[in-house]
Amino acid sequence: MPERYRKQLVRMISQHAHSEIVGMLPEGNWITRAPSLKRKVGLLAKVQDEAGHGLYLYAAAETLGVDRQELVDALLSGAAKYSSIFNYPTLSWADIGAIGWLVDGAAIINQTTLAKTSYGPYARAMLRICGEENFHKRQGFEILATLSAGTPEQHAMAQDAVDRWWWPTLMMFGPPDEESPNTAELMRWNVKPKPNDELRSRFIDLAVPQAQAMGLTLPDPELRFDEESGHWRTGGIDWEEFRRVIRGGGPMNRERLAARRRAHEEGRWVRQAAEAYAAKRAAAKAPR
Ligand code: FAQ
Repeated sequence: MPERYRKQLVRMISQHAHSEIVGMLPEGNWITRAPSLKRKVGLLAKVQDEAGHGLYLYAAAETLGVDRQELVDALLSGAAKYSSIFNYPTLSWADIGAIGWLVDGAAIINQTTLAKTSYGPYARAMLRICGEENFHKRQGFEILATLSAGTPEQHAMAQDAVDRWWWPTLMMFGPPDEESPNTAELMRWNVKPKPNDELRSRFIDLAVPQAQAMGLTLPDPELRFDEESGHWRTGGIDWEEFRRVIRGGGPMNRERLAARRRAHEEGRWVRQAAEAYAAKRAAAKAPR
């Protein structure tokens, strides 16, 4: 395996794993405030799924000869990236619908292509993750559609969530192709089967009719259907905002890292107990 191929995979898979784990925080924030028992159970299961995704992905990264502790340390020190989208706050219950519909929807578009990536352990992790995220997306759509068809206040709450999450979701696909330093190399090795702009456009084409079906408006006065190409065209994305967020200057970057560091510290005794239990079992199995 060429060293660059290995390095690129470790970078991408570990950033993806960190995104799943940090991605638990904005939604976890609403578990105790979900509006009904049914919604609480659904959200709890979704957040647990994200933890599972993080674990499969750390395990896939470990097949490339890196140590999980090294990856976790890079996240906690702020050296590693994770998806820009998780640096925005969840201000209302409708945000949980918007995350499921938009953020999981975008993740599925990206990850169904990654299920065909050239590195087997990553591709196989993607198959299972996409199956689960499809369910998350439907759950989010159903939450938003219910609010949109509810009282005027509920409809306004759903619209406000979509207004805030739309543009950051489009940024999830990464910078425009001409400003994406990694795409050419990743595509040559079929690590990344499709470039950023093509996936972003595919997502927009799917999201526009879904927003219309829910009676919600996308916050873009320049959004129009281009007959010639057969695709929806948006107004300009604020790439300055994207760069600010990935440099650490988004609305929630500091809180997210602080919450991860706290959780890591508070979980120390669990890791120690698991290690002690594993050592005890290994000793019991060892020939006397
Ligand atoms: N945020 O040259 P490119 C999820 C960085 S999972 C932060 O275009 P590449 C599930 C990029 O790393 C979401 N940084 O990079 C869920 C690079 O920096 P570096 C995560 C970003 O790798 C749902 C630099 O910019 N998914 O949401 C972002 O060719 C709900 C230049 O960019 C994955 O990680 C960004 N948005 O393409 C969980 C999928 N975009 O490392 C909970 C796997 C770019 O050189 C709740 N990854 N950057 O310093 C990928 O498909 C690719 O890595 C891209 C970026 C498309 C993200």
